[in-house]
Amino acid sequence: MDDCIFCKIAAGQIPSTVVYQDEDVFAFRDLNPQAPEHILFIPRRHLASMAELTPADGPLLASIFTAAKNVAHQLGLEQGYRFVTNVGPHAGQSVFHLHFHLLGGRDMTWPPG
Ligand code: IU
Repeated sequence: MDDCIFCKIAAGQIPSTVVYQDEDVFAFRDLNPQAPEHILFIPRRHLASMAELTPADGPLLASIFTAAKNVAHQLGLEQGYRFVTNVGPHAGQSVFHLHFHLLGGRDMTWPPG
């Protein structure tokens, strides 16, 4: 999508600190980290949020979750981490390209605010 900042980041048109990438998945460090480790996992294909997912996206989701699990292991987040996506304004979604936050390196509270 032409005016999507995360599409541009995944395409390398806007620089980012890349943590992982493959054919379908791109992961980079959040510019405004909310934890010692804060990485965003996105599909290269533009989807506005998880509200647009269909059953055909199952393999894509498996790739995203597997990548996140492997990165969490590489970062030594053995004590735990959170993997979360915000959908829509009530959840505080601010970028409308599907993304999952991997947060770790500190204790977290539940429920989130
Ligand atoms: P949200 O779930 O839509 O609220 O999260 C968007 C995240 O994208 C947020 O944590 C921002 O700090 C982050 N981000 C970024 O890392 N780089 C950018 O260029 C932009 C947002 I715009």
